[in-house]
Amino acid sequence: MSEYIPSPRDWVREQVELYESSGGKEGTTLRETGLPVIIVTNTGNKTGALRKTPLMKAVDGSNYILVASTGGAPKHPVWYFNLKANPSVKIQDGSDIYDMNVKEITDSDERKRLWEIAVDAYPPYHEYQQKTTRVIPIFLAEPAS
Ligand code: F42
Repeated sequence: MSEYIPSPRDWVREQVELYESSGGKEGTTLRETGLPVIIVTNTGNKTGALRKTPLMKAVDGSNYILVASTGGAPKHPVWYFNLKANPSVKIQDGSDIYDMNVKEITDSDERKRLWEIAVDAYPPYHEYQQKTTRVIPIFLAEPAS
């Protein structure tokens, strides 16, 4: 079992702690928005350590849509590179935990379809895309068979 290294960002680390320690009953929304959050456990592409990344919950059937927005920052988040290097993740959604595999969606029609679902789930993604010149990456997480 790899070592877990918590996020250096206080609010992110605290959300993960509350989410996990309550068994997915508390800390499950983004602050006051009331919109649901999932926790994606991924593997550091350099350290091999476990990283736990809260993301907004957006679903397509039994799959999850992961949006590497970081608030419209100019650079991709580190977890983007972790998922590219190791697509095997765990996703906690409330009290449920799933083993999943992710793939980046590059096909433009499929990306557009998933982007619209994601923006419906969390409208600020639209503004984040306006803020940055990078095309915000999208992953689809599917249950590991
Ligand atoms: N971020 C999003 O991009 N999309 C969302 O929908 C989203 C929702 C959300 C909801 C709640 C919440 O609390 C946070 C939310 N965030 C969302 C923020 C998200 O959880 C991440 O904090 C954010 O995307 C930044 O991700 P990051 O992977 O860039 O995190 C940084 C701060 C970080 O943890 N950096 C680590 C560090 O120590 O600086 C590195 C972690 C790492 O993986 N290191 C690699 C390794 O091998 O271990 C090597 C890194 C390298 O050098 O290449």
